[in-house]
Amino acid sequence: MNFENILKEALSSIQDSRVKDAMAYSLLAGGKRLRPTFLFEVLKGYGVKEEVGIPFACAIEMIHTYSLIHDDLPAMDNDDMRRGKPTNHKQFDEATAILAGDGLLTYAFEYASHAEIDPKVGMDCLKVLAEKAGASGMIYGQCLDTLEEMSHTDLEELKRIHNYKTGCLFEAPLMIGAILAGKEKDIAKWETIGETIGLAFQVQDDVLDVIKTSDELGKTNSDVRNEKVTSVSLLGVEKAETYMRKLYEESCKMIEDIEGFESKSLIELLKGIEARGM
Ligand code: GRG
Repeated sequence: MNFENILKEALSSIQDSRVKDAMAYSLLAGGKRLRPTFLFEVLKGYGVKEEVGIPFACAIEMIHTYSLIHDDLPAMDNDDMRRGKPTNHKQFDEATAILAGDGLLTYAFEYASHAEIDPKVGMDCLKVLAEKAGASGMIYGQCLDTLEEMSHTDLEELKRIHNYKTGCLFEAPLMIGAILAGKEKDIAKWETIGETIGLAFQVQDDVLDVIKTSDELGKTNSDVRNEKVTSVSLLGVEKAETYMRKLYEESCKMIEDIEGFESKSLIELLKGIEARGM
């Protein structure tokens, strides 16, 4: 399975236009594809064919990409570089970047709705996707994050922001993987695992932002410029790194404890993410 080609093909039925070009520009710009990979790993661990997850894996990457495009806009973080290239509004213009984000978000649901699976299973997956991406999920987190810029934030409040803003899009693929595998009993466990991985990933992102250059990361770091409270500004690099390792360890332990799940491959993936330098 070549996921990059699948993503490219997924856009092919969209009307040719400047907004389609802008959607493709950011979606096909690389990125680590972690969220789709998590979905495929859950299926694999339960012994289900990974292909079953393709429509939802693509949809999650589209939603993730839309969130990055909008987060980079001047009204939000105002960043110039993303995935090693100029941000969408720098390459096109602000109006087109807003539309490209809107287009990716909407198309994610259209594309996933074509999944050839039991309609009840499909609806359950769409529901998780909408809840985790929406105004009680990632968007709520972004809203708290925007307000946080205007007030003092302690570690508990920061964790809450991260759980919504970053965690929700890690929870969704893990939960959807469990639904597609017919393992409803495990959904709540995957939700907790996603929340913990999301927090670990975000703390790691904060650490990398201060110890790496923009060129190494392929993106600009607006947090320092925007004087944002981060896990590093609250804990310092060393303690933040220790906290991050503890969270990854907890995630691995919870994964190992899931009955009937072959955890080796997913744990290897997590160890790789923990060791990542970008
Ligand atoms: C604007 C609706 C809206 C939401 C924004 C997810 C998000 C909420 C903003 C993105 C900015 C950010 C720093 C989010 C934290 C999560 C994070 C570290 C995202 C980057 O994810 P990676 O590293 O990116 O997986 P790639 O490019 O590899 O896919």
